[in-house]
Amino acid sequence: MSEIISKIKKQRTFAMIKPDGVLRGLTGEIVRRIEVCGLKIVALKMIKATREQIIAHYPMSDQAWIDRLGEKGLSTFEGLKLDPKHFLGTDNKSEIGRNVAKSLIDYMTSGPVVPMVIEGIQAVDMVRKLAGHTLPFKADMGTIRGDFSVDSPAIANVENRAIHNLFHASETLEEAVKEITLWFKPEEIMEYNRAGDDIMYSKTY
Ligand code: IDP
Ligand code: MG
Repeated sequence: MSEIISKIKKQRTFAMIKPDGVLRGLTGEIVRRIEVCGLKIVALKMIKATREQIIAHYPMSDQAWIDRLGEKGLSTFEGLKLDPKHFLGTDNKSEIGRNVAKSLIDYMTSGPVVPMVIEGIQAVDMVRKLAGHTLPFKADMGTIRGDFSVDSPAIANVENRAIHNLFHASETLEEAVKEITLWFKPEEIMEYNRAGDDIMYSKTY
């Protein structure tokens, strides 16, 4: 029983401040938001990612993920009543998705990034919630993407670049496990107690 509880309390997720977040001086603000809600950062570093690392990080060989990238952009064109064929030369979601994937590699290798591992109850969902919607114009205010970015695929895709949305967060536990293994060696992940743990999780204090 206590083992199960401990596992739930120590769920880990992966997140990364993207180059625009670092270049805009938002590293501290993003880290602050993660820490103040009670989540624990157990690994963190600043690096320049290689193209190989980014290709391994995103599920680039998963056709469903590529199609989803294309769809996210296409729905924005529909919303604006714009013909994607006119602006992008195609309305094929796979083709658009492949182009977005290429731009994403350029974006993520364009400057320093800050990968991190975050631990806590429902960490995966909590950090997705802190991040906000992928598309900044749909991200709620109060989220990292909503408060500090403005962008839309209708513009980004025409300009042949990825959407600049500051922050990456794993979508599922499986994605988190894969990404943590990719970016951190086990010995780089720290084990420590936070000062607030007793107040947040014990019956008496
Ligand atoms: P997520 O980052 O919210 O998990 P994904 O669909 O996994 O969203 O997309 C990965 C990243 O690719 C996004 O964070 C964003 O930077 C970029 N991206 C997603 N859709 C588009 C698009 O339609 N045009 C340009 N870039 C996009
Ligand atoms: Mg994703």
